[in-house]
Amino acid sequence: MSEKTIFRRIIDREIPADIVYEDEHCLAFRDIKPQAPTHVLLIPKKEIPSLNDLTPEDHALVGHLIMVLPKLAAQLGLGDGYRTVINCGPDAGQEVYHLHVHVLGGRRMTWPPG
Ligand code: DGP
Repeated sequence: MSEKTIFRRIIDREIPADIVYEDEHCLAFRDIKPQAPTHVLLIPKKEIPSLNDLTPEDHALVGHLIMVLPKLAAQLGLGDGYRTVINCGPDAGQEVYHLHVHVLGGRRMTWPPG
């Protein structure tokens, strides 16, 4: 079997993380290299390396992740708004091949992103 990703190890509680939300299907924890005053990663518990690996059976799971985002943002106090980012592949700078949504807030974001 291939090695666990760092995020699988966080799900399995093998390495510590500052977990801010959890339910049956997903987990959210603070990013170790925050790019904003609030920077949280929302991940499915199912191992899906990237957006490109989604299959039709993931339809409900993806919907669930999106539905969790506003609840999570409210819990994090991001009433003035927040940015969500899903990096996919090397050109986007994806480092961890376990699907994750970055939730960034607590400062004014610029556009276009770098
Ligand atoms: P990406 O570049 O989209 O694959 O983002 C991966 C993010 O994961 C990056 O912002 C840093 C974060 N990260 C990497 N390793 C760890 C870790 O061990 N713990 C936590 N909390 N975050 C991590």
